[in-house]
Amino acid sequence: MTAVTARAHTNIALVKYWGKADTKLMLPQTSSLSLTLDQFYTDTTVNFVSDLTADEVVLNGQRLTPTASQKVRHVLDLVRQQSDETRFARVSSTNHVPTAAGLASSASAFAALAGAASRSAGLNLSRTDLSRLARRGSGSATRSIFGGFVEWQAGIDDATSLAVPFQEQVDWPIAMVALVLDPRHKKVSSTQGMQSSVTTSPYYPAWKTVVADDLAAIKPAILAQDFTTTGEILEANAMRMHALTLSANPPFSYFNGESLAAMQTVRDLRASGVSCYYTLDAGPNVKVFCQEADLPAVTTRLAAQFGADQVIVAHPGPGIAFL
Ligand code: 2P0
Repeated sequence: MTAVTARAHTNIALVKYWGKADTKLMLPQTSSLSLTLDQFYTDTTVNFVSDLTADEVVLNGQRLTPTASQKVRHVLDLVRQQSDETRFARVSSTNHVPTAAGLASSASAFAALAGAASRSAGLNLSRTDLSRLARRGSGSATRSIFGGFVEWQAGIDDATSLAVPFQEQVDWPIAMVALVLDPRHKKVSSTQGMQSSVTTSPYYPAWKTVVADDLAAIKPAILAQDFTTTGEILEANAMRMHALTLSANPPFSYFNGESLAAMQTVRDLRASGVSCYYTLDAGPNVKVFCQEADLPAVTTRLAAQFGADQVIVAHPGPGIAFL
């Protein structure tokens, strides 16, 4: 048993996960579907050693407090339960993002952790089982085990809630342009935000119907490389997810003023003949889905309005790898 390093990329949900059915097992209320991105990834090294009296977690060179490392230690506990390993682990993780924070995601972090920790403990898990383990750290990490388009099937228990590659090799000239509007930590965590939406938004039952319909519609659109239909579905799905925050009690929102301005810019681009669509996660940053041929028009417009340093072009990315 030795040090193992794994690399996992982050993903952007096209049909979003927004709500847990079981907070302990991290079972979602609905399935979801994402695209793994090439530009943002996490490298994590795990080594179980005899000289520690507690797990030691270092993120981007900074030692985490026990509170900050709680989810990481939870995943390490699960690995110890599944393996013969009883020792504590030294964990070192580095997020690779082109600009300071803002897009560093728990998705890549917990996918890389699941891979490195399980292998370091002598387990040789299938990618399906890795997705189940990653899920216990963070829901969206479930999907980052695979590359390309990935579905997280909600399932009904720990055994059945897992990621399935929908299309790993993406032979479609599309891009996702990330517009970084605020790199600070979000005020309402995803966990808190989705729990509030599930328990207080009167629209939550409708959301479950929306997701089922959107999944059924986006899959054939992706397979047919139907850009317009795919874009229309992902944009509407994102706005309906955010409607769950606005309709919660108390209401909250992840948008800031620039998010609203960027959404209008995307609509203006569309009106001028440049086909592109926006999506937002639990933060103000906007991601713009476009075709490769339209990248110059999209990036030029966004850079002129928000600054060239704020615009990062990403493409479909790979699944987990061991370095
Ligand atoms: C998603 N998000 O499908 C959705 C859309 C953000 C908006 O999953 O509580 O870090 O750890 O399961 O996965 C971000 O939340 O939340 C997320 P937990 P996670 O990508």
